[in-house]
Amino acid sequence: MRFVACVVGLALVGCGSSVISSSPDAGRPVDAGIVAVSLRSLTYQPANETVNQGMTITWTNDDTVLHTVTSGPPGQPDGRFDEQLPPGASFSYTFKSPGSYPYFCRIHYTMGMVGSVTVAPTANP
Ligand SMILES: [Cu+2]
Repeated sequence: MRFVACVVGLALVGCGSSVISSSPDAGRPVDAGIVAVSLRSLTYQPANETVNQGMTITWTNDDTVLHTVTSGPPGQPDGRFDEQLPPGASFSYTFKSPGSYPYFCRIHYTMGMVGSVTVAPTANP
């Protein structure tokens, strides 16, 4: 029984060794998260966001004008996502692969309404 308990412990936090992370969320799956980005005053807030692989970002238009959340370098849609958000609307996208994902508002990118998401690989897939 002692051996079985040890194996179970290994799967969760390691067998007998100390847990490296000091986060109170240690043990929570890193991909179980939703990050909120607000569209406000012709900007994305925050404009640059880093998430872990598998996490979802939800953009919400808190402005009084139409915006879009369009993937790609400013002015160059890459087809990954392209969503029109009227005031009050939301759009969610789950980032399944590590990498750097620029995005922009089709209407206001020339005024600097651009953002980016950096997706970090999960440590223990
Ligand atoms: Cu816009």
